[in-house]
Amino acid sequence: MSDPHWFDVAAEAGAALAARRPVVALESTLIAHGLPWPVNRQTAVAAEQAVRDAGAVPATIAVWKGRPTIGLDVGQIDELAQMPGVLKASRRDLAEAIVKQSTAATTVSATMFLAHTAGIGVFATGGIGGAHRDAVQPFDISADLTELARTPVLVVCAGAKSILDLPRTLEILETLGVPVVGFGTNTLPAFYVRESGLALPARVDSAREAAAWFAAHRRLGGAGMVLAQPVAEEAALSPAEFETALWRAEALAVAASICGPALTPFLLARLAEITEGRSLRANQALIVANARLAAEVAVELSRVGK
Ligand code: PSU
Ligand code: MN
Repeated sequence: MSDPHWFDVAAEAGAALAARRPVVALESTLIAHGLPWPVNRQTAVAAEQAVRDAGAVPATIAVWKGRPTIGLDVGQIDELAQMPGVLKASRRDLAEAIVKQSTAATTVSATMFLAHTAGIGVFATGGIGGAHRDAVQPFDISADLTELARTPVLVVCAGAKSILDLPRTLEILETLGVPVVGFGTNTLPAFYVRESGLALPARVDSAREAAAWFAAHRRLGGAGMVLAQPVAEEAALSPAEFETALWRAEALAVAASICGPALTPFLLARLAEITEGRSLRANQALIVANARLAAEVAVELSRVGK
């Protein structure tokens, strides 16, 4: 894991890490599989800009022709955003991408692992994976949850994707010892929807408090932590609109026998059609807002010398 020859770190991110300046990891599955062209490219570029505006260096992570890469350049982001048939790599698929010299987009689990390997402690995404609903895929539980249990990275997100079984997802995270902390909220945000109604045990109201929380969790030997920020009110879907749209998207997934890694991208794409793009606008807004918050927390962490 400490062999530096099996992955590449972009010059800017590498220099920042060496100088202990704040760096924020960003994932690439949302570029290749979560959002359609050209919203995917615009969102990835806007997320990087939000990190910079808040005083940190962004590092978008993917496997590029078999090389795990910490910090894609804008040309690579552009290519990835338009590439057909990109592998969706969770933690278990990284070896395959390396051996086959493939280009792969990394999910939350794979991105967390690569970020940590490169020395990055803060990561922003849209929504983490979790336990899918019984009616759709009873045994499909995202590798994101187990990665959070073992890899010490703070994941800033808009909660877990509202296409999931959220009560079950929260229970699993508790079992795994992963704190889920609300940012300015007492309940779990649900991705496109601001509130799931599920109570969270912990809340912070500033980036500084979030940094202190994560530092304390790390001192106690904890690994990953979730910082969950609700999507902005003006971009959010109402719970009613979302429920109806999800019901239809799930029925389409069952009818088409979609399962495995294809399930989440399928549901997100159908929701975008059914909501006539409103879910896309929500997704874009929440990714950029999470990137900004992650950078603010990374700045605080670098101040306290973590
Ligand atoms: N957030 C988004 N869009 C996405 C994802 C997150 O706004 O597409 C991706 C993440 O990479 C996450 C993955 O790890 O969806 C979860 O997929 P699965 O349910 O197959 O584990
Ligand atoms: Mn899955």
